[in-house]
Amino acid sequence: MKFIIPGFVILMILISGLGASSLSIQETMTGSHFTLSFSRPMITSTDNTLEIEIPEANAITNTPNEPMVPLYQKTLYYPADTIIQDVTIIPSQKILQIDLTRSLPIAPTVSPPGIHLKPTDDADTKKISETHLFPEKWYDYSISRGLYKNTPSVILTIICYPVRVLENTIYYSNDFTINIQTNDQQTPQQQTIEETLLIIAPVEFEEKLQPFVTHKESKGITTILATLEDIYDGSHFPVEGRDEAEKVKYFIKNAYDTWNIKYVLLVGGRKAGITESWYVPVRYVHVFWEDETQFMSDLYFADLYNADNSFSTWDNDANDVFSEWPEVGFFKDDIDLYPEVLLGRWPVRNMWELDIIIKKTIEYENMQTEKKIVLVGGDNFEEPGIEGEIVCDKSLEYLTDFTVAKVYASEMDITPENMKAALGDGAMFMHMHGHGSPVKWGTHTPDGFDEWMDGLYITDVPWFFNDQYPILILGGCHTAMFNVSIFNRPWIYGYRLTPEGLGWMFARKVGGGGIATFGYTCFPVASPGEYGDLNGDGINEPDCVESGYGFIQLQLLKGYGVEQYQYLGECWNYAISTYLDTYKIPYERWHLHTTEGFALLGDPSLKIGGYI
Ligand SMILES: [Ca+2]
Ligand SMILES: [Ca+2]
Ligand SMILES: [Ca+2]
Ligand SMILES: [Ca+2]
Repeated sequence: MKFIIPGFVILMILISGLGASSLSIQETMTGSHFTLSFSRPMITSTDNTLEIEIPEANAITNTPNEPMVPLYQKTLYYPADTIIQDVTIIPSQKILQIDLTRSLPIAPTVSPPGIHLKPTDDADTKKISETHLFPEKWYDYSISRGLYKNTPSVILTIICYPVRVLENTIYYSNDFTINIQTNDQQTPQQQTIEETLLIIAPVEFEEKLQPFVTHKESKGITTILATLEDIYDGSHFPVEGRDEAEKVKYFIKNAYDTWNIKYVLLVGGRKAGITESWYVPVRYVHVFWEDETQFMSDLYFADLYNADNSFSTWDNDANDVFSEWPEVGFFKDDIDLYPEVLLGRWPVRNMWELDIIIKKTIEYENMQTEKKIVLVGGDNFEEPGIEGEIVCDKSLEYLTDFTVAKVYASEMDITPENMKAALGDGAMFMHMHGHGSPVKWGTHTPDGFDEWMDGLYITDVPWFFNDQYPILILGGCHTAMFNVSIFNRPWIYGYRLTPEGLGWMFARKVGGGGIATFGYTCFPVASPGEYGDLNGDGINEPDCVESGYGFIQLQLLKGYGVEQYQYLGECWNYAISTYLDTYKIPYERWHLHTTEGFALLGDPSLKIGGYI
């Protein structure tokens, strides 16, 4: 077995941290053999709470309305030519039990940070743990294929549940035996990527894009511009795919295999008109959650391969419904989700917008941007803590040499004027963490949940005249939705103009605004409150930074500040992949929304801060 990263070393450190007897590893020629040992669960009880503690566990379950029990989670990374043939995980032969004097605390319901969204009432939800063991299995695992540290990799995540619950009894396993059978693949698989950008655009944008191609080449990024007409005609590769979106995805796969591309920029948004049509196709996915039946996912175009090297269709049962999880029933399309390429989109609607974003991007990369971040946040949920400020403050832990300007609800009104004042001439990043709709972002004063602060609405965007263009991280529901129009007004409450989405409008604003926006094409999930170390990194922090939209947004900044990624798409991949390492399994509707809908409206090959 080969680890590309010192996974073995990391595991050894973990072992020493847990004490010599708790975890042991043996490697064999054909794979890996692990033994995990867990202490007897310690039950502590006070007047109001009951807790289960197992020192060797590193995270807890967080399934709404079910008991919260310790779990052990580990992600391992293998070279791209590895095929993981088999994973067996066997709990102890002797399962022991402890009767509890009262019920365990249960995990909270989850909700999205949408403006005017009614809280869901899950009071009638039947608990699994009342009739069946929860968690439903002793273990879970997932094998995926993606990019780890810019290297194509096979990714294995293992979860063991040492404790399971049925009513007021817990059952526990003191040890687990894990066997991983790996085989080096016979057929060669691409194992390197190069600093190559693939641009996909309709033919009418081709001429306008030439100066951008020349600019990218001058910075050492090999740039290939392919028109949709070439793709559909089979000019480069034989045409595959059932519809336009799948044809584009197969083309990206062929480009990845043949040209070793690293970045993909889709250039084209919605065309004018009542009926929805596109300059570059989109893929709607169908994970039902919070009355949202479908939403666009650009991640679809970036996740090219499954772990077994098959094409990642996102439609395993081939019924032409992609990423399907109906309102009632199970997730029908077991999806890989990890990106192979770093992908963003300029959802331009006309030549004018295309011209602006090209000129802004060239200008941005040719100048230096100050190491400054603007933080905007308030109180988003009734749970204790000012979530927007907590998440924004956490940003600074990753950007130690940055200056900061804060627009915090605890200190001032959250208004466009105060945001413009904080931004001044500009900044490298702007992180806003609150609630959203496709055209508006907002939050509350601490404990002031009856009223919305002014926030930011699309009509405020034309009044930003900053010289340096920030990368905007816009935390809230639907903040990067780019299919809205005056005729298409989903998730807009009351009368509001909806010519274009807020995230894109800010990025393509002429003479000010941003350079790129990260946001969501759907409801992501929020995790207010404090229920333990949800992300299992050994540090218990407020849950708003450990899961959900706060966690994924913060990984962008950790990717830049700590992991030292230089290009915007690398940070996007780091954020999505880290989220998936932690929350891909067990599949949950809200985690699928948060990852599939997390969009980069910008150039993924953008050099953060410019080349100078
Ligand atoms: Ca993949
Ligand atoms: Ca709060
Ligand atoms: Ca926590
Ligand atoms: Ca943590």
